[in-house]
Amino acid sequence: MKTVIVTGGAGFIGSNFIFHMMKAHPDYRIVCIDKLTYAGNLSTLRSVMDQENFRFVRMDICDREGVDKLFAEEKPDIVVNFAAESHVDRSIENPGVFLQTNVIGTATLMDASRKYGVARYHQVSTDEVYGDLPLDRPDLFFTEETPIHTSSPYSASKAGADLLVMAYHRTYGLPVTISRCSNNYGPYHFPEKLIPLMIANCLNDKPLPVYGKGLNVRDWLYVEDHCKAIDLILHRGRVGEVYNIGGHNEMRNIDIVKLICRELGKPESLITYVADRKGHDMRYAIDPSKIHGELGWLPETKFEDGIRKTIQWYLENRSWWEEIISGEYQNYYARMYGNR
Ligand code: NAD
Ligand code: TDX
Repeated sequence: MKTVIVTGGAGFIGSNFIFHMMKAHPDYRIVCIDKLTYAGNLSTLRSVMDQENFRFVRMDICDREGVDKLFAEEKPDIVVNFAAESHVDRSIENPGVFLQTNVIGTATLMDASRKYGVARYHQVSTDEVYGDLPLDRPDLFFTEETPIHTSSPYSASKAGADLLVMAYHRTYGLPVTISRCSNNYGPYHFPEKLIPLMIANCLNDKPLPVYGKGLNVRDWLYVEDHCKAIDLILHRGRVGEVYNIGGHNEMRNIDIVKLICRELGKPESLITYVADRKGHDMRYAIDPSKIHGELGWLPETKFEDGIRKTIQWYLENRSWWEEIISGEYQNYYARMYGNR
């Protein structure tokens, strides 16, 4: 039996990854570490909480003593680090906590991984470390060789972590892998991010705040496809390597918002153009040929199916997101969108 520590498992992608792993590898023990920040939600993990091969530990990945003790106890074979501050707009408001969790937290986990000899440390990174691409060069894509060139405090903190991961590999021989994925969507996505925010606002007949002209392009991937890619990298990926993950599914923000309106039968007059995000990246686009060629990975869910499944999930799980938007989220929303 292998023991896998999954950090940030009460968040969007981490929870979907736990569900995937428990189904795909029922013989593994999964230990989830999560600080339960505003973005972490224990109710998300309800379906696995009582399973024998699952353990939840509320802990900050920057808590050196706590992390060390847990690694001594669990002796993990694999560590997968999803824990992060993940929202670009919040990083523009308050960069400090991004440096703390995303950089210092990563170092803390890697120190424990070295000390207790984990067989694999996997860092969940992002395509945002490559910066952005111009709209008028649709022939350009991010490859693993694209230089790191960040725009926001969020992406700079993720890039800092990636550099540290590669340094631990070269200096200490830590067996690492890094994945850099494009924008995910799917169930349990926190409603401050574009797709779930637009679904929630549509359902409440509230204005749909589109930044700038809505022409920025993102490369959307269904969350399950991301989780499957990480599983493959853990088992068959080469140590010391970076793998880009994305499905050639580029869309303009405005087209996504209009599609959500159509699917929910709401008028486009809800769309409100608001002040642009500072330093807003224009276009992300992943070249996934390395992970396809080496590991045979391909996305399985087409966007038109994935977005319908996602909308259906938000319709069927209203209490999950309504609980979130009824609390502290109101203050956040007023701060972010009040004078925009
Ligand atoms: P999320 O914000 O939904 O979840 C983050 C989780 O980490 C939360 O449960 C939170 O409580 C936990 N956390 C935060 N700080 C912590 C700390 N100090 N100690 C322990 N736990 C802490 O994020 P997400 O969208 O699921 O993203 C997960 C990872 O994937 C992140 O590393 C992010 O950079 C990366 N990523 C996300 C996307 C995307 O589209 N969402 C795309 C590419 C990469
Ligand atoms: O209200 C909004 N209006 C709007 O026009 C919000 C929240 C976003 N947007 C735009 C900004 C972006 O161009 O939509 C696009 C997507 O925004 P986000 O959902 O905030 O995602 P993004 O900034 O692209 O970053 C995401 O993908 C990469 C994740 O949040 C990161 O964690 C991941 O690394």
